[in-house]
Amino acid sequence: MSSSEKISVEQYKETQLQRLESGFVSCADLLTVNDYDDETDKEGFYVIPSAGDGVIGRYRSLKDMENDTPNIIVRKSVYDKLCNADRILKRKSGYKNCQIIVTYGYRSPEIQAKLYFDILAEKKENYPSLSDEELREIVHREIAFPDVAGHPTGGAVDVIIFDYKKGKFLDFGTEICQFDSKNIYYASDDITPEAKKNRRILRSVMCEQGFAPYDGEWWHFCYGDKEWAFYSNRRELRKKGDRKDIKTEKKVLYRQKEFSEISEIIYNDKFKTHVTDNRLRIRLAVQKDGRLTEKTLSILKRSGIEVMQDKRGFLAKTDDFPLEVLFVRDDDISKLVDAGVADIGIVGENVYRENASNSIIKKYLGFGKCFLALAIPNKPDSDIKVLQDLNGKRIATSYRRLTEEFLKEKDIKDVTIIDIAGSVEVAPLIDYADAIVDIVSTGGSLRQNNLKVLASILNSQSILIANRKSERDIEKKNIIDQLIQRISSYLTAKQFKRVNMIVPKASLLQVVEIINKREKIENMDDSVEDNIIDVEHNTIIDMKLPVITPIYGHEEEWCSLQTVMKLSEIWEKMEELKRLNVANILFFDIEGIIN
Ligand code: PRT
Ligand code: ZN
Repeated sequence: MSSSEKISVEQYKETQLQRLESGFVSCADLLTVNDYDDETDKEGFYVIPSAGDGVIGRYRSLKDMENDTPNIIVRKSVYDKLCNADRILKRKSGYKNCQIIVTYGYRSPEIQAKLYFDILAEKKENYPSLSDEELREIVHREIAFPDVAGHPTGGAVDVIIFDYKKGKFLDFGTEICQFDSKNIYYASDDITPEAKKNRRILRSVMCEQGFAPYDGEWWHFCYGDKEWAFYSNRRELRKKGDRKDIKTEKKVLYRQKEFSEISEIIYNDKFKTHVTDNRLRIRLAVQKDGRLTEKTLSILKRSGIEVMQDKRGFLAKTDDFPLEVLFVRDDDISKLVDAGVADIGIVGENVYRENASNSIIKKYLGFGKCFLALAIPNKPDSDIKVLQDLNGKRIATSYRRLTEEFLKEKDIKDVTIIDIAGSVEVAPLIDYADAIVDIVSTGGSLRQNNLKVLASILNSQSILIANRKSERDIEKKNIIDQLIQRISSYLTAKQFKRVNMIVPKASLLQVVEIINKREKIENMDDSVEDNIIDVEHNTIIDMKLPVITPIYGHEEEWCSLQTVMKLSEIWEKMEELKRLNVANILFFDIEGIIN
C-alpha cells in the first residue's frame, strides 16, 4: 500500500488507540513515586458486605484471592468512598435501582507477584525481541508490576454497576478484565453510546469521591496507592501548567500489606475462617458486652454456630450457618428486631416487655434469669408495709412502663416515678426515692443497699424473639426455624447424659424398675434453669427406655445397660443402684437431640 493511500478505518483506530495508550500511567511513571505518608498507612481494612442493595463485593472474573478471603477487602476509607459513590449513583437519572459492585479489592503481594511473573513468562515467549523494559510495560497493562501495584495496598478496586431491579449488569462495552479487547480502554470509541454513558457515569461518581481512574481499564479505580498519587499530582501539574517543578505533593497513603498483616488489622487471627458466601442470611441481634453476651455466644457455639466477634466492628458472620450477628446494647435489641433491622434477637424478657415489643417470642433460653422487683428500704420503722402504702411515694426505676402497668393493676394511683438509668439501688439511700423497681438476681445488691423485696413484678430470662415480617418470609422463617431447632436440640441435650452401666443379671429387673421410675423426678425438677426448657418429651422418653446387651463371656452373670438420664437423676439413683451391685456407671455428654 502506498503512503498516499487513505488509511483504513482499522488503521485509524489503531493510531487512535496508540495515542490513548501513550497517556496511560505507566509502570515507569509509578516507579518514580516514593513519598509515603505513614500515618494514613495505619488505617485498617474493611470487609465489603456481599449482599444488599448498596455497595457489595463479589469476585467476578479474577478469583485468585478467593481462597484466602472469600470477601473482598479494602481500606476503610475506600469503603466509605465507595458507599458515597453508590449513593450519588442512585441519584443519577436512570440509575435509581443500581448499585456498585466491587469485583476486586485487596490482593496479597504474593499473589500479585505470582500472576505478574506468570504473564511475563508467557509474553516473553510471544515477543522474544522485546527488551525487558518493554515487556514490563506490556505485562503491567494486564497485571501491575508487583512493586508498584495498587491492589495489594487495599486502595485499588475494580468496580461495575449492577441494576438489581432488572437483575443485570449494565453495558460497559466489554467484560471486566477482557484483556483480549482494546475496548477495555476507557476512551475506546468502538462501544455503544449506552456503554460510553455508563463508563462516564461510573467514572464521574468515583472521581467525585477522590478516586483516580485508570485509562487502560474502564473498571479500575484507586485511592491512596502510587497510581493515585501519580495521577493526582500529574493532574495538578497540568492544571498549573508548571512542568518545571516536578515535586509531587500527594504522598502515597497506603503501602502494600502482606495478607497476614491485614488479617490482624481486621479480624485478628480468626479472619481466615471468617468465611461468607452469597446465601441469604438472617440477622441476629445480641448484646455487645454485658451479662448476656457470653452465654448467648456459648449457646450458639454449642448449637454448632461459631461467631467471630470482631472487636471493632459490630457485625459478624458465621461460617456454618447463614447468620449475621449484630452486636448492640441490650436495650436496643428488641427495638432493632421490631424495626426489622435484625430478623431475630436474644434479649432479656424484661427489656422486651419494657419496650412493649411487638416481635414474637420464639424460645425461652433459660439463662439470664432474674426478676423485676419492687424494693423498699429494709428498716423496721419504714412507713411502707404493704403495696397500698406506696400512695404518695416516689419510685426510682429505669422500667417506667412495667412499673406503671404494675401500679395500675394494683390500683395504686398516686405515685411519682423517677426515671434513672443506673445505680437505681442507691436512690433510697440518698433520699431521692422511697422505693425502687429494678432487676434482681441474687439479691446481693439489694442487701448491700439495705433494701428488701416488696413485690415481684416480672420473672425474666433471656428469650429469642423474631420480627413478624421475617416470620412471614418463607425463606427467612426456614432459617430461623433451623436455628431454633439447633438451639433446642442443644438445650435439651444439655440436660441429659447418656449412661452406661454393668448390671448383675440377678438384679436387672429391679434396676430397670429404678430407672423407669421417671415421673416423680421429671416433675420435682431440680434446678430452676431446667424448668424452663421445653423438653421434647417423646424423644426423651424413647431414649430413656433402657437398652440391654449381653456381655461377651459373662452372658450368664452380667449385662450392659444403656439409657439417658438427667445428671441430678444419676446422683439421686446412684446409691440405690450401687446397693444392687451395679458397676462401672459411666455417663457422657450428649451433643444434640434431633426429633
Ligand atoms: O450495656 P448494655 O445496655 O448492653 O447492658 P445493661 O447494663 O443494660 O445490661 P446488663 O448487661 O447489666 O444486663 C443484661 C440483661 O441481663 C438484663 O436485661 C437482664 O435481662 C439480665 N439480668 C440477669 C440482669 C441481672 N441478672 C442482674 N442481676 N441484669 C441486671 N442485673 C443487675 C441488678 O439490677 C443489680 O444491679 O445486676 C446487679 C446485681 O444483681 P444481684 O441481684 O445479683 O445483686
Ligand atoms: Zn484493578
